[in-house]
Amino acid sequence: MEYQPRIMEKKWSERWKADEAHIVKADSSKPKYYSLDMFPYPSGAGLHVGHWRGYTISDVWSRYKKLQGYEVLHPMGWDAFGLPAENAAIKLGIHPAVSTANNVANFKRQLQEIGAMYDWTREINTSDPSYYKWTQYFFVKMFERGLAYRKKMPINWCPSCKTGLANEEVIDGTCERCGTEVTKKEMNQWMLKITAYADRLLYDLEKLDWPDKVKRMQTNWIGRSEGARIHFDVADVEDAKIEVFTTRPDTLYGATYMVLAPEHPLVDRIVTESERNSVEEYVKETLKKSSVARQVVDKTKTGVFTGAYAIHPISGAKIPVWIADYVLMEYGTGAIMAVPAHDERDYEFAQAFGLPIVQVVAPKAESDATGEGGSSSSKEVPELYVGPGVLVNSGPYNGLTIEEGKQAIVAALAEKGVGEKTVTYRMRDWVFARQRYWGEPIPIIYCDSCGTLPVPVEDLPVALPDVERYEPTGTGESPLAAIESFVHTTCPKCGGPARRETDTMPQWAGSSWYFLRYPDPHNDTAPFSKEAANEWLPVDMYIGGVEHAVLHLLYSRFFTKVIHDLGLIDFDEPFQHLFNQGMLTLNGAKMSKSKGNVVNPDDIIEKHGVDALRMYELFVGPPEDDAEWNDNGLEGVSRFLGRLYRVFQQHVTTQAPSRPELERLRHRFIASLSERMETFRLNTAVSAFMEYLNALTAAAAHGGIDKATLETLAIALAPFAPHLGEELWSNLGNQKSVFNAKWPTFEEQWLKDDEVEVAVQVNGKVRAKIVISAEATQEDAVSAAKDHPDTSVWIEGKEIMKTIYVPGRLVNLVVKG
Ligand code: ANZ
Ligand code: ZN
Repeated sequence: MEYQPRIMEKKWSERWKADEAHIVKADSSKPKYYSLDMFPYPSGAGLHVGHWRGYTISDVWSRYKKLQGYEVLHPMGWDAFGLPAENAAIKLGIHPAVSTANNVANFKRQLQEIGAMYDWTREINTSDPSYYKWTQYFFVKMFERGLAYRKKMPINWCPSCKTGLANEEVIDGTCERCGTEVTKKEMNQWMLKITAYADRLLYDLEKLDWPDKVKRMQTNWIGRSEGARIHFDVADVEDAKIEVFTTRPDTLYGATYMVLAPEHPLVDRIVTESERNSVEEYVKETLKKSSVARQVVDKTKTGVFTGAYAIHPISGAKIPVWIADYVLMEYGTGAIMAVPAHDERDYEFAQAFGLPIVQVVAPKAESDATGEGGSSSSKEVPELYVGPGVLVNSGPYNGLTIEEGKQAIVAALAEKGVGEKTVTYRMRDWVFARQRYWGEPIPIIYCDSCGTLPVPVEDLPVALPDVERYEPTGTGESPLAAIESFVHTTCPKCGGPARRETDTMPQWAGSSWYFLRYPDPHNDTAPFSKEAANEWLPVDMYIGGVEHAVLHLLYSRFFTKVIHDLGLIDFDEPFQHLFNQGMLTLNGAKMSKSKGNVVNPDDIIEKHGVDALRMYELFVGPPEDDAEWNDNGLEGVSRFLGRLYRVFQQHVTTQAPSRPELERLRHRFIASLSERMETFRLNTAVSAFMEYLNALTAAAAHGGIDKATLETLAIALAPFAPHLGEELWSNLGNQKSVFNAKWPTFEEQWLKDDEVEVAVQVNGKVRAKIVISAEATQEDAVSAAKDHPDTSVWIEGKEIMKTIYVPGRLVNLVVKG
């Protein structure tokens, strides 16, 4: 009767395979449930127990849903294109396709070990031509709709990786992958117009059951700002208009200078000869800095005067125009009116360069006290004030609130044709190109006579050719540019000689729609059938790390909306419910191969079995919180499973008749377990088993365990420890898998505290019967006994020498006198 998990687990995983237990029947009449893991990038390092936390949570949940009667789609695949495979290829000379295939095989072996119910017939690999054909197809569709376009623009450039980087790959001004300082480089880039979807991406967040934190991060990333554009003429320069974006048009009277981004196209035209040298020098310095570095709030402000003056659109005053790197070219209009009294950065700048500071908003109380002028006149330099209040020093607008001031001033500007209300977004269009090898070729052809053309859909995929050298060229071109046979093609329109685009798609391309492919993974005439997609999606539960809060989740939402607009699906949000699991740490540090602190699941499994590891991955802490790996905790869970197995085996042959005590325990266990599942408190779900087993062991000592209890144990355990669940279920004499059973239900009546009738004796003679809770303490029982009118007459005025309580049966009061 020893618990020998490895033998048992091997047996059941082979049985599942033979029975095709995890193959999803799409035509089943059951309700559908789509339970999805964020698919992994198959790195060379393999999976460690930290990765397994998310996969375990998601598999336990999927199996639970299956027991609740759903047809559950729980697929797995590989996000297989990307830089690491390519960097390894450069270093070790192994073709990325070969190393990726090896890594996939290892990942798959590990994921099969975990006992997960993945339907491997639906496996997806984004680097497989039969898949990326459709990634290219979506690019063509976006091109046709004007959503993919080419633009010459400065990109983040990593001089070490010799590649362009998306903004999100630049961390604190350095390359996310190698840590080198990122510079800028002008290049023609393919872009996706995600900004056209900004408002939908923002407002549709409301429809989703996602963690607030993730919604907030997306909201900030989109960065919608309502404000105004205001036009300023430049004194003595014909036709030069500086257009600014401001969220505070109410502060117009406090604009004491202007700032242009150093790379603003107007700079060259308005700069005066005496200032030209210093301006050019400053522009050159700025171009070396990343936009992230420029946005650091508390850095020392730098900038130079252009010699030019703008004309204030209302007062007509001349205000100096500066350039400074705290104004970014890619936000708003790349120019600001600076209001130092009410903007922190402008305040610091004005103080550093001795520019005037004029207060135009005062807190309500202050403006009441001083009549109309605010307090600025009484102080040398007004303090920075960013709070609410009313307008002061603003001519006819004095006394208006900020909101009223905004409305009135924008209306006046609009009347004169020098301003209008507008909305600006922080989010930029998506740079959808890399100058690297291991990615989807962008399906575009350039013809000298016909221009830029998409590859006809029937010619897709544009296959990634074999190359001998993966190194980036260093000129900024992709290694594909060196392959004549790839570059030279014929124009799909005129048949003349033409060239192929040689850039590839970025890391995020394939993962932006893979969830749509699983319902119909072998379709070779379309990315998926509309019916299959509509049947399964949106994904009911999407589980993965919070590190994907913005990019992957935003890009997937964008793709889904575009695909919806193409008429290919009926829904326009991919993931209804999102859950982010916490990280597993070891001695406080995130597990990672580079830190050398990973716990290898292969070793654990050999010793304790998969089921113990699964249960421990849940037991380690609330699933959304980071948790510390602890070998003792794992051993505890492993011992618990052994004990459960022995108790079960001991009683399975001699099944006792049912009795109320066992019924009560069982219904209470089901109720508390179900509640913990529904609220996703999976760690406490594991403790529910532990509590139950303790109570059960005590009860079994006097009267054994009944069949219903044993069945409940087997079924309830199955999502958590599927192999053991199957074993127990079959030991009960069942032929079919435990996953054909139904998740147990409970009856309300058993949750109430039971009441029992207790006889009350006085000196050994029964005098009364009382009804009390079965859970009543001796104290409660005795006091109820004494209070009963039929007892009280016998004990009045006498001394109680002794009280005896036989729980649930009898109170005996021994009295004297
Ligand atoms: C005048 C003003 C007065 C401003 C005031 C703020 C406070 P959000 O909310 O992030 O959209 N700004 C505009 N374009 C900029 C750029 N390209 N680089 C750096 N700063 C820029 O911020 C909008 C505000 O940020 C704008 O409103 C502008 O400063 C500044 F009491 O204009 B404000
Ligand atoms: Zn042509």
